[in-house]
Amino acid sequence: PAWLPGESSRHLGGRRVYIDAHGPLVDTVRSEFTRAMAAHGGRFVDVITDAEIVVILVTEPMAPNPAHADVAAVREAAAAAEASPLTPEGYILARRDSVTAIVAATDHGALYGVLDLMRNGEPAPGVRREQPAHPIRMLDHWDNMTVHPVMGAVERGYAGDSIFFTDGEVRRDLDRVARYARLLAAVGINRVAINNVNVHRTEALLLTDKLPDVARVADVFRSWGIRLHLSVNFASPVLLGGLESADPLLPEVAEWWREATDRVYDAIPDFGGYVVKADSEGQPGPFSYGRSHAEGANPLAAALAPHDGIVHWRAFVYNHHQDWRDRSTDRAKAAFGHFVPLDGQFADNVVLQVKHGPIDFQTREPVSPVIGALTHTNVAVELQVTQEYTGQQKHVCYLGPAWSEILRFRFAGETDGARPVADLATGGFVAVSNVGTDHFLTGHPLAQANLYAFGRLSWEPLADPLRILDEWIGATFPDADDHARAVIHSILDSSWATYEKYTAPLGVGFMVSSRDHYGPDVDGYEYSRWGTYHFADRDGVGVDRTQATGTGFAGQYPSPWRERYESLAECPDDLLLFFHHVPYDHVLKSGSTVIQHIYDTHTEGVQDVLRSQAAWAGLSNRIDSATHERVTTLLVEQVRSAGDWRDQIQTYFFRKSGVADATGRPHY
Ligand code: GCW
Repeated sequence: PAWLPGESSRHLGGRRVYIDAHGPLVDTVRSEFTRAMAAHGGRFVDVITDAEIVVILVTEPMAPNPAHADVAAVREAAAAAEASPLTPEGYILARRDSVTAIVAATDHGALYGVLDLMRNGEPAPGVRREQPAHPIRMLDHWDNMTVHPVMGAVERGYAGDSIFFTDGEVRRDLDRVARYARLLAAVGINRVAINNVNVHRTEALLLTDKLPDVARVADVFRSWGIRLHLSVNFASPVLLGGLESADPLLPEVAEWWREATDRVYDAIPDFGGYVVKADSEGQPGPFSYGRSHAEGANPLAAALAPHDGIVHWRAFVYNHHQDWRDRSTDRAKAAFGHFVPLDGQFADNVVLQVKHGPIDFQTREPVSPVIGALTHTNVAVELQVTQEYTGQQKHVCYLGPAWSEILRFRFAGETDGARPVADLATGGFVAVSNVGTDHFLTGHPLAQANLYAFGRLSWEPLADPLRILDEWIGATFPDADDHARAVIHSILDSSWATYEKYTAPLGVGFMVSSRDHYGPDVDGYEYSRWGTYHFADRDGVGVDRTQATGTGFAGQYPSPWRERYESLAECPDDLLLFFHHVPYDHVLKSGSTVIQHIYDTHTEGVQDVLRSQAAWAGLSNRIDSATHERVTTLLVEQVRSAGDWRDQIQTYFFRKSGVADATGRPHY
């Protein structure tokens, strides 16, 4: 049940409820109440003055309903809605005396208001307005229909099999999807792409032959206000349509997309649109035909436009056949080079989906300069809830603080009026889901916090991630006492910083096993074709991305970041090795040398995990035993793995540099 345990329906179920609202999502609201009432003895009432919970829609022009005026909470909420109109998904919660009023302009807003009540319990007296910062809040699943020989059922999935597919088909039983949809709606997610962006042969068929089954999934999501999207293969006209070419400028190709898209809408009238990974890591794309990515995206957009559909076009395009000896090619620079020259050429219903960093969901990266540079293109920031590079849901790693730093980053520096990334995401927020068939939904029970935080941050991007964490703890562990809540908070709040301490240092990234991206292998990617290097030698480590002597990547930022990143003296410590190649005795702003920092943080990181393990052990009688046991087992693995990271990194750098540890710790 994650953050909607049985307990959460208590606030709804024991009350007298008056609903004056209509629409499909109000039906969902009614069934939530009905279910809760069966357990807790409440009932619907016909007269507003008899009610303890009132759900009403106020629309423009407001129909004066004299009865509403008799109830203070309703009167105040309606007045607030009149003073400043509600956006379609927004709602107002007001509480006066013993009455809670939920006022919205649409059934979607009403649903969100009721779910807010479930997550947070009764609101404090007064009036609170909630509305999402952006209309698009989306999760991408990297789910395959069959078990891929290398990637498994879910690419980079760490929570079991796909909840949507099994044995090459859409699952018959979609019960788990329904429960998932309910959880997502409760944190404001309103769009889900159900299949992997790497679209293999079987999955390509979702667009055509498998449509009736896709429609069943869409039906489930629809009752929670969530629109379904599909990842599509750019070569579909060839793969599925039997055309000779998928050249986007050929009229027959555009026509194929139009017809295929019309058929999708016949089956799924509120279909959300397409997600496309093109010309990336072996996927087909417009480059094969000498076309730009705008030329590639626009015919798909034209097919979707009459139906209010969107193309999410991914900016994750780079040369994955690099030669490590070539120091001028820089994967970090690729997306900017491909997409910034096309600014303004994408159709209005194209959203360019940009990974938050220039490389690939590393524990620490600078914010992708592409996000700041596109001013005439809809941009969505893509985050990764699935913990590919952050412990794979075996390690505790609460990513709220990491995402929050990204969303608060200002390309123009800290000057007045500089807009944060949160405001530049004109195309909203997208993240890769971390959910599967696992009993706890996310493998690690504490990884649920990341899914929760993504939803809440996509609704309110500048919210405090630690407040969100407390919200999640309160909703998920309603029976936990203050001590238990404080312990869970302490284990999660700095877990990202801890993870960073024992893995790749100072923003250099990777150093993971190239087989599965889990666990340390300092040179695992060093001489490979993927363009992710740390360049450690006997004298120093790091990637020179300066304009003066390096790849020039720092020059993709506007001032003041361009100068800050360029300058060895000004570059923030935590990104030092992302931007500079420095000798081991380089002195950091912290006062430590690079080599001593590496030794110290790796020892500290493991100590942090041991402290979390001890703290968790103390909760054995305060948390349900299944959750407690699962986390206990995973913490054993986290301690082991963190120790492995520490030993391998310390040993590697001791051997490379020959510099002894100033604290006298032995290295081998
Ligand atoms: O991080 C990398 C992953 C790939 C993934 C790719 C992408 C779906 O290792 O598994 O492919 O990114 O984002 O497209």
